[in-house]
Amino acid sequence: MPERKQRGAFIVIEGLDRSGKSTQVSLLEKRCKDAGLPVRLVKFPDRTTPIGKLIDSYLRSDSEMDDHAIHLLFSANRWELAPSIIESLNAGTTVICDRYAFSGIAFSAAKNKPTMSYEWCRAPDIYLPAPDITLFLDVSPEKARERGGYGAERYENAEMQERVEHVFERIGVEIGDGSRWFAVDADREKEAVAEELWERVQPYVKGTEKPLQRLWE
Ligand code: NYM
Ligand code: MG
Repeated sequence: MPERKQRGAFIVIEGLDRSGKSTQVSLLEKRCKDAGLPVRLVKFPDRTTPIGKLIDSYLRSDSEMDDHAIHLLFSANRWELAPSIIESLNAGTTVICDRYAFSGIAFSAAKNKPTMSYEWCRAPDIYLPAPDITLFLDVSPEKARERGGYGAERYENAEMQERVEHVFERIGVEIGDGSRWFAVDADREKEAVAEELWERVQPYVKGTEKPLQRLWE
């Protein structure tokens, strides 16, 4: 029998700001570690690289940038990390990713610029490694408000978040809600959300034999 070749799974967590995403990502990482599974956390934007520093400055409104240019930098930030993500997956490590290309489309397309259509926003990420599963933390505007409101970064206001949510909905439909994309009710207590995420990733966390796909195959 040929040797079985397992790679790590690529798991993406998406959500609006105040969806509890960061909390859930670390809870999921901890669960994997406690289960003895090799795991690596990646976060986009990765603000530590030279490109990431430009993005960080833009998000904090310390600098201005053309909307197209910043969109491409967010994508470039993913491309610069893609080889090391692939390397980790091939080494059998599960990669948990806090935001990915879907945030890139959602936040940029939500700007409603005539020159930044959904298709335009999607294009620079074509052929990036595709997640095996994406879990979308679905938080209601009421709950987000209850959680202490938004922070001071760019995009962190109710009106923008609502538009972003609509684009996320479209992405979910295109990827195939219920197969590779799951919307998870994030209005619940964090323990309940964590439990559902853990259940959802069960078919993946021990590795997969499926070849890694590319966006948007
Ligand atoms: N964001 C994130 C984008 O606009 N495009 C992208 O490609 C990515 C990955 O950055 N409000 C936005 C969404 C968030 C902000 O993310 C920073 P976080 O997870 O709040 O640090
Ligand atoms: Mg944020």
